[in-house]
Amino acid sequence: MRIKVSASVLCADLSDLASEVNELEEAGVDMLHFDVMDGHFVPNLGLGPVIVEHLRKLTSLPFEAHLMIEDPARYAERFVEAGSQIVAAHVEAVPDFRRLAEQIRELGASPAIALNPDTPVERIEPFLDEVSQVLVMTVQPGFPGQPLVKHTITKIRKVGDALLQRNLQLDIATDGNVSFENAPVMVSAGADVLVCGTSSLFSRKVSFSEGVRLLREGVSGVPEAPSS
Ligand code: S6P
Ligand code: MG
Repeated sequence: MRIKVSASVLCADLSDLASEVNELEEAGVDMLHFDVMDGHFVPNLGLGPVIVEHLRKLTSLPFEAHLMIEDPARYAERFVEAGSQIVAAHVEAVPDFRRLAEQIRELGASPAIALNPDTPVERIEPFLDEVSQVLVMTVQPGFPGQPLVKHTITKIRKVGDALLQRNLQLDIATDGNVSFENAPVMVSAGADVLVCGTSSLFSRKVSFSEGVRLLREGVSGVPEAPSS
């Protein structure tokens, strides 16, 4: 199985985004991840559709908008119009996710359902057949640079089990403290997509291409989880 490496744009050098995106693409990342925050759902502010729109002109990499906002139904369209192929929203913000998933599909994008470290997997189970990806937060949403919430590794497994039971082939993405050490643990628990920020790709200790190489090398010997 080939793991997808998704680069968290919030962790890039925003004063030099064009060359960062170029370099990330050359390094072989699979996707760009945009952290959207409204200061309500999380105590921080993040990226808006205007950045998505500008970066869309620079690359054909798939874009994922991660909406950490209270009213994703109101803003999903803006992010799809700006060029996002995947729109992830939180089950904590949208208890009945069905309608939102349908809206995102009608806009021509793929819906993803995100859940916070303390939200039980049972909350997303009714919607698994409506989405194309589950985004498991492995830190509290809102800020890069946090330590892993350890029990989320068990949660990745639980999501995998829930998908297996339903015979669904969705991607499981993990977001938060995806370090070179944690990535193999996450993949062995069932992660298919690694959202990479300051702990790996953007550590500034290695180049982007070395970072991608280290991530792929680290997970290469890891046995596939049964759900993938
Ligand atoms: C967190 C956000 C994430 C971070 C990313 C940072 O609210 O959703 O996408 O930007 O996790 O990575 P790291 O390695 O600094 O934790
Ligand atoms: Mg994110």
